[in-house]
Amino acid sequence: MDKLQMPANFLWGSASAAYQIEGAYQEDGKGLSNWDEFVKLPGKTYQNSTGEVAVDHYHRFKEDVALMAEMGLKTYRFSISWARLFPQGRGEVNQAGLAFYENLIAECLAYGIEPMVTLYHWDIPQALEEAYGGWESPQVIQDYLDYAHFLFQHFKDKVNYWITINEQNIFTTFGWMTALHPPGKLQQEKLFYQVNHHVFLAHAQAVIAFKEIMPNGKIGASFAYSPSYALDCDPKNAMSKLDFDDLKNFWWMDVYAYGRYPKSAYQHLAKKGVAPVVSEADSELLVKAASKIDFMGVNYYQTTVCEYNPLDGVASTGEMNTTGKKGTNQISGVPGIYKNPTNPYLKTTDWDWTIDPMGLRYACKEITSRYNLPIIISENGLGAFDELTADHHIHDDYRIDYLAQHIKELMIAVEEGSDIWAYCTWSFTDLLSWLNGYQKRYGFVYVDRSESGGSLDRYKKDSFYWYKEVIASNGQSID
Ligand code: GCO
Repeated sequence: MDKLQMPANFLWGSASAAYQIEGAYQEDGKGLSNWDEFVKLPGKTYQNSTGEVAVDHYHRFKEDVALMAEMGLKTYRFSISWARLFPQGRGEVNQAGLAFYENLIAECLAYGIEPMVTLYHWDIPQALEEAYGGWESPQVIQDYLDYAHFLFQHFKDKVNYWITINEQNIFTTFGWMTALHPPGKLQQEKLFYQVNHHVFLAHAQAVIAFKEIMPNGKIGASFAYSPSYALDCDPKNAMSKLDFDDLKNFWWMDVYAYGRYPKSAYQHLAKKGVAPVVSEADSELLVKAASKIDFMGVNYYQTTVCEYNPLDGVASTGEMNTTGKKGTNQISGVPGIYKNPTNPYLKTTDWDWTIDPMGLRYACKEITSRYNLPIIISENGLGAFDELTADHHIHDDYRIDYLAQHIKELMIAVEEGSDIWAYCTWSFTDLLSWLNGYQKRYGFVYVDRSESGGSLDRYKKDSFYWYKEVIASNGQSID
């Protein structure tokens, strides 16, 4: 049999987010974001870690991009800090902030690395929070559109790949349901769905504007997709899986791809009085944008198990394991619908996330058959404790193993008919984990950084050399 490999021109990549790497949080006229403010509240993050310095990518981007080039990376996915560009969220652009992204993009292009830009990776300008409550107000739609429009115009000859919104399902759930992210609200279900509706409309406006400016450019959203399995063939559990998918997965992906909410989930939420208000104009806009997206962006980390949950059963809480110790995560669920027990067939990471390479293939097959859209894997990776040896090596064979298994499944997905354009590992350098500080590492490049400081020097991990080979052989080195 021929060895598995990726199609020609496959975009082997790696990804990051502005808040998690840049630092320079008040430099060169940058405005503050919701995250800059949120992390000041004691106890919100591991040892009160912040992104004030992060891994100092703002000052070291040339070194970082040179490492990407050495590795042979084909694409680099990064996000733009809205508040660095528009300190007040709107109005005058901050030229110094813009210059940073111009330089970063120029640096990528000089090495032949395709930039992939995320417009929104969770950091909204604090000024907009204060002006009207950020995503809670429909006013945000116009401001987001203006911000996106500016970037499309400015970089239309340089950037071909754009992601409107990163993990809408996660930042809204953590922001308005579990209170773990800003604005730190707990169980505000009605507001949660209304906020999501605003995000969908902002995304849709941006997609439509984009296609007028760059008809041949590629645009989509990145969804944190956790495919689900029914616990067993008990029909009650199978039904809970279906309901889970409608509420937790298709609620987002159907809007991106079809422009409408899944019917039975909408019905269920309407009965509870928490469904978003959808006008006819909204529907038209969402359907129009859905017909124009080019790909489904998938951030894949883990899968979920679904079991019927009695009416007096478990409800999700706002607790989360930020300690790195196993076994302290809560079982989540919605009484009367589903709960999510652990999967006895799968091992877990140091942070209790299931490791399920085949789940990635499952995700691709499901998206291909449900939406028939090309796919960009915009994130996949292993968060772990890495150890720097005395002679500056990092032997992260566990990461190599994790990535190899996932890439292999992805190559099978291609063989089985999925149209996959890119695979971006999370992440290129180590970076700040939103809640878990600097101890949870994902990168190919180790950064000497802890909560208390560090030299910020970069060291290549074993996985760096391994991925270089994978890219050079277009995946064949894995099989
Ligand atoms: C973390 C998370 C993140 C996310 C990413 C989502 O530990 O903070 O894993 O790094 O994966 O930001 O897009």
